[in-house]
Amino acid sequence: MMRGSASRRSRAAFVAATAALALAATMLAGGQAASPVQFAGEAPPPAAPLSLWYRLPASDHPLVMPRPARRGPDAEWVQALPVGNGRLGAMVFGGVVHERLQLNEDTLWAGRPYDPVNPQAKDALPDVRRLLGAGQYADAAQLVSQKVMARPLAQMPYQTLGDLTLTFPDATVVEQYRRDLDLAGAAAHVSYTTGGVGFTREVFASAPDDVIVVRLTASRPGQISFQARLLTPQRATIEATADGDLVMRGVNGDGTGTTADGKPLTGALRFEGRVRVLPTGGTLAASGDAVVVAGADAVTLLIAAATSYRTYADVSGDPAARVSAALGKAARKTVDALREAHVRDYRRLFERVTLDLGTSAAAATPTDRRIAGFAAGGDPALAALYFQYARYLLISSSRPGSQPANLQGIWNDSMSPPWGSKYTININTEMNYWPALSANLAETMDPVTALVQDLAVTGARTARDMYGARGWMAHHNTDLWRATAPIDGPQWGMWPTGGAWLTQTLWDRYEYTGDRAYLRTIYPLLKGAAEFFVDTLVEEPRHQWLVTSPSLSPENPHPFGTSLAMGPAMDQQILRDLFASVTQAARELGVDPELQKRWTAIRARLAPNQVGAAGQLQEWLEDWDMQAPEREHRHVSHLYGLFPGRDIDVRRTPALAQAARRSLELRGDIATGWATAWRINLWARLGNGDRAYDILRFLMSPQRTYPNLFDAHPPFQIDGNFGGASGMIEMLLQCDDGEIRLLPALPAAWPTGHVTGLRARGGFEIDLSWRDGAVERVTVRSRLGRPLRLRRGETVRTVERTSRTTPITFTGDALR
Ligand code: FUC
Repeated sequence: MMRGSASRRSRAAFVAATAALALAATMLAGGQAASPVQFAGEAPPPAAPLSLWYRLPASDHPLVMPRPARRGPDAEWVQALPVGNGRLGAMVFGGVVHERLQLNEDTLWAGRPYDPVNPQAKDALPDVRRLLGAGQYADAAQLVSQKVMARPLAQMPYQTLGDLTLTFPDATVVEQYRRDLDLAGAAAHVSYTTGGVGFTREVFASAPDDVIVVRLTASRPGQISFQARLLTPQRATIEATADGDLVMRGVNGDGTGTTADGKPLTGALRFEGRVRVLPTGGTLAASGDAVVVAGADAVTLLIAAATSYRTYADVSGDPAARVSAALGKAARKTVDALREAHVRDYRRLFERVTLDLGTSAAAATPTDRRIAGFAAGGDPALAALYFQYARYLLISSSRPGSQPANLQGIWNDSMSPPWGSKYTININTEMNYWPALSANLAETMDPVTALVQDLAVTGARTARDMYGARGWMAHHNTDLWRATAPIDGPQWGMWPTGGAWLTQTLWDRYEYTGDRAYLRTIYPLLKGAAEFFVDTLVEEPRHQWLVTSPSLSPENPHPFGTSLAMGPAMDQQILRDLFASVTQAARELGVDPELQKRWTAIRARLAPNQVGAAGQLQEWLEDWDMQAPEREHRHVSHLYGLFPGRDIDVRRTPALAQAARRSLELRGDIATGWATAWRINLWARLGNGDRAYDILRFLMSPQRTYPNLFDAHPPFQIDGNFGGASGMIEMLLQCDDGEIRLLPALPAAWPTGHVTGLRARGGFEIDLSWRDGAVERVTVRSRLGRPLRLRRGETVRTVERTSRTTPITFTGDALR
């Protein structure tokens, strides 16, 4: 039962077992009453400049379990600081007496493998198409509702694993308190002094060692005492083992509803979470479901977790084996060795890009205060911090072998989070990866490739059983089980183009990296996506254009009582990109010559972009925009063609760009977090840096950014963080039509700055510095040796033969 050790199972430095148990008893009994802590003295900013930091904990009271039901994380959670290794995540609250780490494992979702295709859908779809063709939109929506939507109508939510709580002895006066998140070192820290002793805590999530590490130290020996517990809203047993591990074993939550054939979607995943407590000096004791440490000099806690998820169709994995392997290996290393491996692994990714937009005195104030003051101006370094935070979040939530970043990345404290914390693929999942390529983190996209590979299987079933079509498809959402049938209701779900959009995210990766092995991997995915539309596009009666039907312009109702329509502009834009990219892929691989012709012919018959009477880019086939009930709708789907799509460009298609601009003006700047971020990218694409920056000011205000810099939809949704970072890049550098555009939308607020390591299509890596709004110097490294075309305003410089080894440098004079 008792153990005290430096090297866990060997040296037994037994201090009085009774004393430890007495402490345990006090903590268990008295730990429920929060003692008010008084904070004194102002801690200085952390030494690492790329840090989020605060002078108060996110919370410091006992955790109540189960937590009350609510829509989205509470006010404390959005002050806590996230760490993650791609698959394991923790939110660190930094309490002095009550430390809390809210934990996640990225395959812990509700439910079990299922296929939600409605067996009535296939027979009903011809009637739906007929009704849409006849303009009977509301009738079409009703029929879709009755016979086409998925069974069950909702997908399965992502869920919390639970919490690790550490309860320390009561403190009255706490001096020099500070907590921070160091983005360059990927670690959260807490430090303070109480009773004359300095305490520190460090938390990091290691990808190489597959554990979360918590390290506690004190300025004097024998000062660290606490009780550790695991708590969870999941169906789980929790125990403290004889040798001092905390273990939680359970089964995931049930999915809501039943399958089409009436089977309940009960939870079928088993999971285990385990904490190994490794004190140096002092004692360690198990007491009920708690582990108690008394009088230690320093303590390392290792957290591991896993579920039995193997694939979307196979839940036969062994969570205990994975957990025990990870803990066994990590426990043999020193904390210094664990940290070193973590930092080396993380920096390899993070350090590829630096961004300096200038600094000011504001940089020395706590992050929550900076957010409150950002809109007033004068804190360019906060924008750079926001940008690097997005890179940190992407590295921490999406790694080769992990699940893709979901609506909350991997951080979720709920059993039923907003929108299930799933993958919404009519914008949100794609937006998560907008900065991945340009911000030099291509490998964070591996999980998206894997997701699309899964969807190409489950979505082939949906294509066949629901549409009688070849290829594969996905509607507007998916989950851990790779469900692809339409959910939620016709207004949201009856949209066939989600899978096609995802394939363009993969194609982008090929354009950036030129990796032919990768092209071979994704070609079947693009081909299957195209095949589905070859089989399902219909002729629009007036012009005989080829269009999708049934479909909708994501989530936006048109004037006729529903959102259902034929051929919304966004679909046609996505399909133009898809048919272009799949044809080019086939050409480069030297395969499928007949299909290349077929795809090119179909592409030419897709409904074109149209300009409406108000000068706007039409959202639908008909000029309905000005009559639509939600004219300021958050989605700007028809502007996909401007960004991230390729249809519209200020130079190549100036008239359409002008129409897109008009649409954007009609929509207005104020929108939900992700929709605000999209607007930044769009204005940057239109070359209007000041407008883009103005919207960035709103995105980074307390209305759209929480104290921990998480994006507020509201509630928390991580896409805005990634979309915002992408928007900043689009202001500084764009690549399109074979050219790299330098400072295409530089706002007046960033007259002077410096960025290194951004990537552009064609395998280029760029360092760029500018002064007083003019390019000072640009250095381009060419990974593929392709011709380079650089543009700054009307000045163009080309290099026909680039060297893969010698970078090319231009000074500002050459680009004036
Ligand atoms: C789409 C958006 C919502 C939200 C949800 C997760 O449905 O329209 O605003 O972001 O995804």
